[in-house]
Amino acid sequence: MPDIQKFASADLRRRSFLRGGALLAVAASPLAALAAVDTGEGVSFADGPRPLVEYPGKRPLIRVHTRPPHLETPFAVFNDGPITANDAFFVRYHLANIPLAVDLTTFRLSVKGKVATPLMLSLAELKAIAEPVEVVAVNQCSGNSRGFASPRVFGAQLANGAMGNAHWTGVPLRTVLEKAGVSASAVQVTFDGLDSPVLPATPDFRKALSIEHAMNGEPMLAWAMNGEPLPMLNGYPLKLIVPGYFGTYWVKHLSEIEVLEHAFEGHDAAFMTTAYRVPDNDCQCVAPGTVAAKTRPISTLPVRSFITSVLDGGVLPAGSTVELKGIAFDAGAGIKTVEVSVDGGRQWRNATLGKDLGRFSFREWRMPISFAQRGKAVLMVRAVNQKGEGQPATADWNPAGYRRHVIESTTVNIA
Ligand SMILES: Nc1nc2c(c(=O)[nH]1)N[C@H]1C(S)=C(S)[C@@H](COP(=O)(O)O)O[C@H]1N2
Ligand SMILES: [Mo]
Repeated sequence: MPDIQKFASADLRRRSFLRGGALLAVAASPLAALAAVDTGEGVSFADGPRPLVEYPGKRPLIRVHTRPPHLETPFAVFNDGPITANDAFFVRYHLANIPLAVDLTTFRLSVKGKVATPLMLSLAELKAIAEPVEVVAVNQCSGNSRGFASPRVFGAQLANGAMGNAHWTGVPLRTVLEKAGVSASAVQVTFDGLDSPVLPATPDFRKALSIEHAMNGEPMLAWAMNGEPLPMLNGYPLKLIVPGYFGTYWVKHLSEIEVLEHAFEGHDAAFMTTAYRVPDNDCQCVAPGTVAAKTRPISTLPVRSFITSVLDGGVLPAGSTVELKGIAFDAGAGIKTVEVSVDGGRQWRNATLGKDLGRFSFREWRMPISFAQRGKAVLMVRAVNQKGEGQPATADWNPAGYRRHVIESTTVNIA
């Protein structure tokens, strides 16, 4: 599609003069030197243009902020196929002391707390614990698409690129916990990575899962992403994969697992007890501009679907058939149907689903469309999962701008 092509060539132009400086060099250099190119995605948040920046192991990605690195995937990437390339995968950190290298000769995963046998495992020992398992699963940030919240909310103004789908290889968390021998009174399991806060007043980034979830066989300790070691910025050498759950639980540079006989609380529990919480009701939403009386930790991914083959403001030809293409996903029930409207939501037609890569994966869809007349057209896509869950026609709102999953509209020009 013309717009995608325009974007791709802008991307290549950037590549030719953004030489892959080291992470430290990028962080220390005046960013203005690299910046000031709008990504041309048709997203103009009030924060201003969103330049592309290049980090080690990554192609140019959209700069959200730099300390710590927070990078968004240019949306055109999602049209390349259902698997997101490692060098295009988004990057999110909360704390500025991040590991720039990890030495596998000294790296250990500690499993401690209320266990019969505390473990200190090298990566090689972890890999030898059991036959590796594989899953294709979507990692999506809770705040993905937050920049579209109306009224606006605080937090990183993200478009739709804080998500990605990869093939993960590792061992089940359950196997590792069984090896350590979990207390019969265990309540929660916490996860910590090698990154840390700069100031003691800042809470560490730690997450917790219930013992039932930790032991249900789905969460995985992964060392490979799309058949390669994890990229440094995505959590090398080990990352917790929680299929169907938002990215906030997918702890990177995982180095410590602790079994608790009580609910996780205190200063370093802030990313469970204060942040990453949603209104405690069915829609996980409140009236725009209000606060929730009660909240709970965010959990599973709602159903979402996107058109990837043309971006908002793009151009499609009149009088000939073009194939519209996109992706849909949910928390693991699996996508049942994808419907597309080319008239702003009046009529809907079923799209053809692509290959099933597993219930936690992006599912591709395709649909041929043609327009007799020139002018503006509003394309829309909506998905329903195997449980019958769909997407709302108008966006739910919550104060943190989490979990956006409204039916998306893409306005194109037929020319
Ligand atoms: N160690 C560590 N793990 C972390 C985070 C973090 O700040 N530190 N952020 C989490 C959040 S909120 C998200 S959305 C995902 C992003 O994963 P990615 O950077 O590999 O794309 O990492 C999660 N894991
Ligand atoms: Mo996130």
